Amino acid sequence: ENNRWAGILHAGKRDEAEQTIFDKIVAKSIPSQVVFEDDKVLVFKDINPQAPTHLLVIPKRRETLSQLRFATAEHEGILGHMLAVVAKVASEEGLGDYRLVVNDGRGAGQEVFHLHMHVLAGRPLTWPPG
Ligand code: D5M
Repeated sequence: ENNRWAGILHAGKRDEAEQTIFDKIVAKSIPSQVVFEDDKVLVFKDINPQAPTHLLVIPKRRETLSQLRFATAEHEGILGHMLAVVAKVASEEGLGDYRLVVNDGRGAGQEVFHLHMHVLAGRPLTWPPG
């Protein structure tokens, strides 16, 4: 009976995100090179840059989303905010042309299961990407 109610209470809440290294970056228990932060998001330099500028934009709350496929209408606020922050940082950092990437799933190259947007700039970016 308890299990049945637990199932109903969790219906629609499929994203049971585990802690990742990004939680430690948010908590500042491991260092990162922060470019911008507010109460909702953190922007920091990727440790393994794939372009002269390679930034990661993450929601601070790990339970927000582990990957984009679990997004629902309730995530529109944080997703829109992340995009607005990308535009602001790109302008303030003078990135010029840039590429925004979300890897959703291991087959797409996702390694850290805490939603993040990659911002790549500073070199010609070819299409299609690899
Ligand atoms: O991207 C995950 C990205 O996270 C990848 O480009 C490396 C980066 N990363 C991993 N650990 C760190 C730390 N400690 N600082 C900064 N950047 C980090 P994905 O799309 O999941 O492959």
